[in-house]
Amino acid sequence: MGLILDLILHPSEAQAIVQYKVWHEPLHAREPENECDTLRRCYELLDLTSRSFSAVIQELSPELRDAVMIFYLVLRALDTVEDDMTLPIERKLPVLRNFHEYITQDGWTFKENGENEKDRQLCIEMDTVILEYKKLKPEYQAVIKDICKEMGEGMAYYSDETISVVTLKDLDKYCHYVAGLVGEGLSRLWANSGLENKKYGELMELSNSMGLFLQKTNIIRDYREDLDDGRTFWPKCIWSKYADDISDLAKVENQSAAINCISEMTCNALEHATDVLLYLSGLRNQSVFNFCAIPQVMAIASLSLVFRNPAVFQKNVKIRKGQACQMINGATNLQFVAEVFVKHARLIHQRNHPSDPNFLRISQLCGKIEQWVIDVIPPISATPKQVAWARAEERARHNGMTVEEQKQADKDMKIVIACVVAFWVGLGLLMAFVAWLLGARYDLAWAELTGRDMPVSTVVEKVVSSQSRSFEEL
Ligand code: D9A
Repeated sequence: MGLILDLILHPSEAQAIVQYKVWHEPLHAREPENECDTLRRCYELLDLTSRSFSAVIQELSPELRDAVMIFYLVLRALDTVEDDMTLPIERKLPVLRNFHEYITQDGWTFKENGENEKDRQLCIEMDTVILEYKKLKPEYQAVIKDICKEMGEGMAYYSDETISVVTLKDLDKYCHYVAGLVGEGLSRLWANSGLENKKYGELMELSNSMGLFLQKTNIIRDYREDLDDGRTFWPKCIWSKYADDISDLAKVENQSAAINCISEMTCNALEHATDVLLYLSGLRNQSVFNFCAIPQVMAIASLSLVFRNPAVFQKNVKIRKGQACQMINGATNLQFVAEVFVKHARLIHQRNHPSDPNFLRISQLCGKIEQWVIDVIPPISATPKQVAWARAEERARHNGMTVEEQKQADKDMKIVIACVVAFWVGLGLLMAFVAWLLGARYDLAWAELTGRDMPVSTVVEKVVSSQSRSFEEL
């Protein structure tokens, strides 16, 4: 029902959904019939954990697809152990700390999660995941193992009830463990695959930002859900300026302070935006680009949605499905991604308010995004000819043709359209001519249409003359 209302209010998004559902062709499609049972099972488990992101992973180049899929499943399993509040801490800690060893042990599974844990089944079938992990190239296995080791350590540290996120440093450290490390691991996979510049294996600061931008946006958006689960990742040094207790932000009487608190959280996340754009601007493989860009455009859209939005304190606010499809369809080139970032920076800027203590900082950060795009993206003031060529190139790539073939196809299509139009116009004129031969009075019709009445005298003259003629004829 909500979807239908959304589509009435935003009709262009309906088109995006149809385009995605009907016309979307995967860049690289899997061939499940050529896969062994265990690999197919891993992709089924992937579908169970995250439908939308699963589709994005499956379109990666075959060189990277399985490695990223296994990486995702392993991380998800680790996360499920960390999240499970029914596990006693003395059991949880050793599992987190030794996880990188378990993923190399044949037949290892974990069945101790609470019944209601979302990805419990994945942990039960870890033996299947391990089987496929061991088939990956050794350099991919090494990356996955390294990241699991560091992340398990970090998660164990933060599982301690007495440790909470107080300073901005704490926030960055926590986000580094659960998300920044994922970015670093993926960058090392890109470098090892040979599909991207080897330098990506060393760009740890930028890779970290890729994770931090996503995670910090999630942390703002998930305020309510996390609070209901009895935890929070909003750092105390921020929320304590606006309320005595983190849960007080949700009280109606604190609304204006609470909204300013979101602003400060948004500032903290927005600081990573230009790093994200810089990271994306260096990618050269189309499938890697799409995979990295899609979550980031979703994140900036979510950030502009949560900015100064009091609904955050009551429920999980989510971007519309149509908006998500629009972004998945378009996140295939830096130009589009930059436009989405600028668009949302402007939306944030519009809702910025002078009474907000972070007013100037927000303004600055939005300006920084805008300036980055002006400096780095080839100017939009291309000549019409260049624009036409770029469009032909884009479509050619999409249709699997060369640009020359695409241009010829475009020309043929134009000729067909011109012929059809000429036929109907010609037929219309012919019919009008025949009608005129048969006595149609276009002069009278024209006068009536233009509302310019013929002078009375001419009308009378005509009537009289025709009558007189008939008299004469009589
Ligand atoms: C990612 Cl292998 C994530 N996380 C995401 C998803 O994107 C990143 C977890 C495991 C992997 C990758 C991601 C994608 C592309 C490039 C990246 C990257 O770095 C270079 O990670 C930084 O959120 C989880 C962390 C943020 C904790 C890392 C995107 C995703 N989206 C969800 C939607 C949602 O709201 O969570 O999972 C989905 O589509 O279901």
